[in-house]
Amino acid sequence: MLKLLFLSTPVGPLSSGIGGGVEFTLYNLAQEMLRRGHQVNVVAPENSALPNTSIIEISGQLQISAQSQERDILICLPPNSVLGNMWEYARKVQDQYDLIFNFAYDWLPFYLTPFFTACPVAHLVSMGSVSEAMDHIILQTVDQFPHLVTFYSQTQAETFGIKEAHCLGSAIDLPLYKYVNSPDDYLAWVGRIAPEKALEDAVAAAQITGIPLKIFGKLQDIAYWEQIKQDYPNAPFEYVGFFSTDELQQYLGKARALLMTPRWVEAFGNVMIEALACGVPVIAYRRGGPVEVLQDEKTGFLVEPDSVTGLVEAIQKINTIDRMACRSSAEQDYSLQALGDRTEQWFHHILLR
Ligand code: HBI
Repeated sequence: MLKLLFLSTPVGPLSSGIGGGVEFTLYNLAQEMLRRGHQVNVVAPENSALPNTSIIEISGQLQISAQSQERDILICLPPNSVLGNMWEYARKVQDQYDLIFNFAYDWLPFYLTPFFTACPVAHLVSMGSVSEAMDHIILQTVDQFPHLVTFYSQTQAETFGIKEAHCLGSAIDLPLYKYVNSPDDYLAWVGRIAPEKALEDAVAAAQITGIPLKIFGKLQDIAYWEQIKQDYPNAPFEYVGFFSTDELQQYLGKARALLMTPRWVEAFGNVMIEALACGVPVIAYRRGGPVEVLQDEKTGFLVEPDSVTGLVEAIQKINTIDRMACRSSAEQDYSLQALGDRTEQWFHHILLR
């Protein structure tokens, strides 16, 4: 039995959706480790909440999101930084734990790795390369402590120039997702509504095909959303909302396909395995995590990045995909059990050194 301390992202409270995929991963991993009999405490910004998870809430100013800054940004911390306060707390309690697991994509936790002597600090890198300063500290940590850093996917690790990276992959709690064999007539798009997710391409594809697009997720960048509505006044799309997993999968399962249009290198793309688990084929740009998850023409289509035409062509042949093949690919590779095994192995590898 391990005593684990998870340190969350400092960009927003857990369950706010601002932390995107990493909120999802932290929750799933905490549940899986608890199920296996380990003790898990989570350190996160105040107003964080997760079902049956004990959270130590830390006050302080939230951190600006790393992907919204320029590549040459300097590392900056606001006054009374919640990130700094979270790591001050971790420093104080480090001797009560076997391992500290960092989920933040920020300079400080990586820099502090050698400062923690009572227990090791392991890191999940939750995004691809977004700035020189983060690249530098991540590469330095990988160089000095290769066993303490893991990524979602090889494709993501390659954005840092790392060839053979340790990857954790991702997972979903499969029983939560109901298989749907006959869909309604709409396409789905799921994610934080922000420029790096290129929602406008999915809206453009809906306009061309005339198939309605239902949009789910955190409406993070309001100006960006308003711009899309201005640019596509007649396209058939609607923002449905930001839902819990159970509600989301009810909508998602009835979609003919999920469109994944990342402008950036999506480190993994959890929404993709959620769709597959419901039997929904995924049409994604051939970029980032989807390249390693999708089986082209079997569980969906990988199309030329940033090509709306590519999306449209894939949509028009979506009926050639067997929805049951989508479900079974999720069952084979993306169960919580599989992720739990990989994570436990990694933790033991770290602790046996
Ligand atoms: N930005 N500074 C910062 N720190 C994070 O932990 C962070 C982020 N941006 C996005 C993010 N985490 C998560 O949404 C990732 O899963 C993408």
